Amino acid sequence: MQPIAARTLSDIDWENWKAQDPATLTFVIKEDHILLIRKKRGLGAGKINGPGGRLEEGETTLECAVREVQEELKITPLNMAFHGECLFQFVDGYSIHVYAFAASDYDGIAEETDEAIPLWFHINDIPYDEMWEDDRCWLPLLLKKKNFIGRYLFDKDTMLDYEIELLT
Ligand code: 6U4
Repeated sequence: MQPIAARTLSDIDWENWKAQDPATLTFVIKEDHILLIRKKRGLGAGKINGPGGRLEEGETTLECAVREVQEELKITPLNMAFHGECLFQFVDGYSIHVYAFAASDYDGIAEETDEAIPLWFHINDIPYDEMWEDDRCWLPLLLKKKNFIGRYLFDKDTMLDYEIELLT
C-alpha cells in the first residue's frame, strides 16, 4: 500500500478509482430507533457504527450486508433497502467502497459477539461524536430514505474533504 499525496478530493482520479475492498454497512431502523454497534475489532474499532464488513469472495453486497449483521449481532435484518455508496480514500493508500443498507425489521434478539456490542438509539439522538466523521454527513440522508453517493478523503480518523451527491 503506497501513501498518496492527496489533500482534497480533486487530487484523486475518481474516473479510474477502484477501492481495495468492497464492504457494507447496515442500519436497522425500527419505531424511531436505530440499531448501532460498538465495534470491538477491525477498521474503526472502538467507534460506534452500523454493523458491516468486507465482502467475501463470490457474494453480492446484499448477501454480505445480511451475513455481517448475522455474524456481528446474531440477528437477521429484514426488508433490506439499498441507499447509497460511500467511497473512502485514506492518505495511507487504503481505500474501501461501502454499500449502505437500511432494514426496517429483524429476526431474533441482538446480542453481543466477539465483534460488536449492540446499542439502540432514538433517531434524534444518534451519537455522531463517537462515530466516523463522515456519518453525520450521510446517515441523515439514509434516515430520510434518500439515495446518495459520497466521496471522502481521510487521514487516519480525520476527514480532509468530502462531497455527496443525492440520487433521484
Ligand atoms: P475482518 O476483520 O476482515 O473480518 P470486516 O468485518 O470484514 O473485518 P471491518 O469491520 O474491519 O471489516 O471493516 C470494514 C467496515 O468499516 C465496513 O463495515 C465499513 C466500515 N468503515 C470503514 N471506514 C468507514 C468510514 N469512514 N465511515 C463509516 N464506516 C466505515 O461509517
